[in-house]
Amino acid sequence: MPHLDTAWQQWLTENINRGCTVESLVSAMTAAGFDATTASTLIQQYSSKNGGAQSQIATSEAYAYDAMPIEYANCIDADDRNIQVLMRCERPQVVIFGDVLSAEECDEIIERSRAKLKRSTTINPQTGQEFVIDRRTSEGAFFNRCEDDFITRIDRRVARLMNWPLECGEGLQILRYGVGGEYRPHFDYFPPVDTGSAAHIANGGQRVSTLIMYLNDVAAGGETIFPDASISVVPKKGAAVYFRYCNTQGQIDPRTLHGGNPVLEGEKWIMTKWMRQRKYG
Ligand code: PD2
Ligand code: ZN
Repeated sequence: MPHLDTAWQQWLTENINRGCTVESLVSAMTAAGFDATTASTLIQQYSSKNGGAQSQIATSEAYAYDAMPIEYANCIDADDRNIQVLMRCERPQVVIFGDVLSAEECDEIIERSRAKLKRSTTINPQTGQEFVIDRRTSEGAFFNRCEDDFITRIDRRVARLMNWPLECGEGLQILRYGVGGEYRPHFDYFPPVDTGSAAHIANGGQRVSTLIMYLNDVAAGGETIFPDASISVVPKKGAAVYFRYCNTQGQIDPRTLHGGNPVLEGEKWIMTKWMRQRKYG
């Protein structure tokens, strides 16, 4: 059996306990360079180590795909801008948009964020506290919801586009990745099986959907990937990818496993909006 470094051991334990499907774990590991046989053997090994979690691994069939809130149109009127729909996937629910932001807005967000950048953190599934880990190599900055006129304009546009109340949105999160920077496959929702999730869910409920906006063109690499749907989104300045993982019954969709491929050349800047079930903050 190949040696598994501590970051991967931690990743496997976390995701098995979260109830990820074997299929999604294999996809994530093969996308990161493991061969499929080694990946499934390791998953089996770690499943039995974690109290026979394999029998508890959820099947994605349990998730009921109800209607997405996104308007079914080729072009969406989003408050102060008309936004093109470029691609739609139903299972999982993924939509790609062109020109959510103008080039000038992208540049302004990057300039405002530079001074505030800090190494990105991840949530510890047991405690719910944030910590720095190797599999999320980026720097981040944050804007409070509607903190000034410029941010308010973007928050409003994004809420209209996602067709979800502005008050349910978390503040805009900016990430910058340099060469080699990546975000290994994960879920954006708070896994209900993690003890640390309760504190997050208490404010605003579960996360329901994500909009990742690209603030620059990336010379090579840096795609946003959905391993279980074989979707790979190439970053394009001003464009965005939306995905929805919590339906009206509160079920969560494990097919929305996603990650950010390593940046091979240049840098990658994104801005993310997460929407909650209820009013947040
Ligand atoms: O940078 C990305 O492409 C990426 C990938 C996965 C961002 C996020 N997740 C995120 O912001 O949650
Ligand atoms: Zn994510």
